[in-house]
Amino acid sequence: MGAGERRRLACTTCRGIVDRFNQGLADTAKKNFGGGNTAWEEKTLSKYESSEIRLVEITENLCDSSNFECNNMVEEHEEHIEKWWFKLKKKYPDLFKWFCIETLEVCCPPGTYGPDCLACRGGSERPCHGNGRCDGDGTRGGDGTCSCNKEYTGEFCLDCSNGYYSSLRNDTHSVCTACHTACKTCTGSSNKDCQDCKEGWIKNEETACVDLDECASSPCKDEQYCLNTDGSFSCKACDASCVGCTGEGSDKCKTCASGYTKEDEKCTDTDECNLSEKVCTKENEDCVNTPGSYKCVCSEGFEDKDGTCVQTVKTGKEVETETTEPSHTEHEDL
Ligand SMILES: [Ca+2]
Repeated sequence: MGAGERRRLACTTCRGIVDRFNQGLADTAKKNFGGGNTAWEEKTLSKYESSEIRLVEITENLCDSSNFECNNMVEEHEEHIEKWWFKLKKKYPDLFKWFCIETLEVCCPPGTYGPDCLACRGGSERPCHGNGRCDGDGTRGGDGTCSCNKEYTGEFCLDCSNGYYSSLRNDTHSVCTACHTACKTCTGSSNKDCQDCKEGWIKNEETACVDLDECASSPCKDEQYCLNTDGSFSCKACDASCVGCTGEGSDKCKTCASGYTKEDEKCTDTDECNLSEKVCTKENEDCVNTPGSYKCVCSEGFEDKDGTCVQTVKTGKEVETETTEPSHTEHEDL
C-alpha cells in the first residue's frame, strides 16, 4: 500500500469512528429519561448527557473487534476524544471536523485533497465543476485530478465526450446532453445535428443521419432472410419448410423444401402416408407422417429384425400376465 493509499484509509477509518460516535449519541439520547417532565428527571438527564458513563457507553462501540485500524486509532487518540467530550464539544460541535481534519489531520475539508488540503481541480466549492470526482477529495491522499462522468471530458470536466453536445455553458456550469442515437458526434439534439453518423446510419439528402438499409445489399446466407433494424440489421433462419425465403414463416418461402408442397401460398407438409401410392410396402409395416418426411415402422406386435417385421416373441412374464383370469372390466367388455 502506498503512502497516499494509507492516508486515504486513515481518513476512512476516522470517518467511520465519528459516524459510530454520532450513532452512539443518538442511541443514548433518551436514556435515563422516563418520558415525564419532572424536575428530577430533567436534572438526571442533563447530568447523564455529558457524563463519563455516557462517553464510555459510546466509545465501547466505536469499532468492530476485527477492525485493527479502527481499534488502533481509538486507542491512540482516546485522550483527544475525552478532551473533546468534556471541554470542547460546545465550541467545536462538529466532531468530524475537529477530530479527523483539524486534530488528527487524516482528512481534509470537502473539495480539498492531499497532505496540505489543496483545492480540487475546478475549486473546492464544486470540484470538477460538479461533473466528476476529484481524486482524494476529503482525504489527505490523492492528487486532485478529475475523473469525469461519462458525458464529460477534459482536465476540468467542462468539455463534452463523443456522443454528447454542450447544451449549457457559462463561467461556472457546463451541461452536456446525449446526441440523437444516429449521431457519433453532434452539435444539437436532432439527427440533423450530427457531425458524423454512427455506424449503421447514413446521411440523406437533407444531411440528416438516417438508418442504412443493409438488407438492400443482401448480406445474409441462402437459408436466411434479412431483417433491417434502426442502426443495424440481422440475418434470421428461414422456416424449415423453405428453400430460401424473404421473411419469417412458411408463407415467405421462395420455394418449398422437399416433403412440403405449396398450398394456399404456404409450404405445407406433404402427408406421404395418404398418397394413393403406398410408401411403406413391406408386410406388417405402418406409415407414420413426420414434418417434411415420413417413417415406416413395424405394426404393433411386430418388431424389426434384419429389415423385416416379425412377430414379437413374448417373454415368460408377459405370457403369464396374459394367461391370468381376465379382470372384471375386461369380462364386461366381452
Ligand atoms: Ca439498418
